Parts: sequence; C-alpha cells; structure tokens
Amino acid sequence: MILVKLGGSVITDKGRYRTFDPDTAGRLAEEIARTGQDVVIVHGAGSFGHILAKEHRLHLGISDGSQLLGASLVMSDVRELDLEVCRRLSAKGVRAVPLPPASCAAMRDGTLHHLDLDLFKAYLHLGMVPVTFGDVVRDEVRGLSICSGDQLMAALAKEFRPNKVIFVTDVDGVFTADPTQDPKARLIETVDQKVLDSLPRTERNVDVTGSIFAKIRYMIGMASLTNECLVLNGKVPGRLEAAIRGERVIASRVVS
Ligand code: IP8
Repeated sequence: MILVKLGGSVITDKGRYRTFDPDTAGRLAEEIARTGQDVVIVHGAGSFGHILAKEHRLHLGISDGSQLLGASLVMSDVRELDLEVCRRLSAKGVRAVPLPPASCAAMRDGTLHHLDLDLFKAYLHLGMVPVTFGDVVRDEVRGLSICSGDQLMAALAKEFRPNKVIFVTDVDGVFTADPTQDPKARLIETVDQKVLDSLPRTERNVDVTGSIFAKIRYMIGMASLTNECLVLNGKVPGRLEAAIRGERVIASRVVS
C-alpha cells in the first residue's frame, strides 16, 4: 500500500480563503487512478482550514465560547474541500471513501490520541480508498484542537507500514532555503535529522499546524516505517504517478 498526502499547498491557493485548484486536484486524481495501486489518501486543509483556524486561534484550544462558531465554520470548509477532492477521485475511478477525523479520531492536548483504524481497515478490505484530512477534532484537554494531515499520516504509517509514503507539495522537495524567496536555494536529495537541524529557520506560510520543520520532523519519524519516504512536486504533471509506479523522480528522500 502507498500512503499519499496531497498537501494543502498543491490542491488550494494557501493565501486565498477557500480557493481550490480543480485542475491540479483533477490531474493528481487521474495520476493516482492510472497506477491502479492500493493507496490511502490524506489531504491538507490549505486555505479551507488554516486562515480561519488562525483567526479563531483554534490551534491554541478553546478558551472562550466564541471560538466554537469558528470551529464549526472550519469544519464545514474542510468538508467542502474534501468533497471536491473525493469527487475528483471518484470521477477518475478511485473508489474514495471520506473518513472525517472529527468522526473517527480523538485528540489529547494537541496530539492525536485515538484513530479508528478498524474503520480504515474495513474499507480497505472492501476494496475502497480511505480519504482523510486535516480537521478540527475533539480534544480531551483543550476542548477542540487541530488534527493535521501529518499527524494522520504518522498514525496510518505506524499501523499499515506502507511500501512508500509520498508527500505531494508545490515545490520539488526540501530546499536549503525558501525556493520562492531565494534563487540560490538548492534541492536537498536526502533529508535526515542532521539536515533538519542545519536548515535556516525562515518561514514561508507559517500555519496552524506548524512550520515546514514540524512537518519534516513527522516525516523523519515515519521514514523508518516504510521503504521510501518522498517529498515531491505535484504541480509537475506525471511526477506523482511516476513515483507511485516506482520510477526515480526529482524529489527529496527522507530517511530516519
Ligand atoms: O493542512 C490542518 O491540516 P494540515 C487542518 O494537514 C486545519 O496541516 C483544520 C487547519
């Protein structure tokens, strides 16, 4: 099985509230469908989650009642994004089944504490493709908190030990500096803890689930649970498909 995360940066415009990229999402759905491989899909929230979640400080937990309406709005928005993604997947023949974390997960103080993995297994067994996503989820300590797609990826990798884990983003992989700001930024082919420690702490889009560094930390944790952990550019046609098929592509390989 291959575990794929469609990052929020590749399926939405992260800077513009609720802006979906139907062309990229449709093409990526087609690439996944063409491989015919068993996959589990996680997607990020992009501008359907982070902008409003930050405005309502949902990543800090619930300290006043007015945040609850914000949480409700974010939950509706990320479900709409998920519907767009699942519609594209099923239109291309992928038997997607949406599994919203708020209905099958629980958090404890900001950490994913329970995920109903039997539900994922049952749908996989049936021959369907579970699709889950970054969401607002009940938290035993904070009331509610943000469950990121990366936390879900880590839990799924731990349980299913996928052959490959692929993070699809809008750049070629992990760079020595922010490639959108620094023309001298170089793609790092192999990323490990030492590389992570040496990366300059500059940010592009700091979002409610942490920086690129937090994400890389999750990836390094996952690398030991799979044969290959890749970060690649989903805006380049064919790259995801080639990676799923096992071809060598431009990407960063994350190792533990
Ligand atoms: O985009 C964030 O998930 P991510 C979820 O995978 C929300 O970090 C609701 C902002």
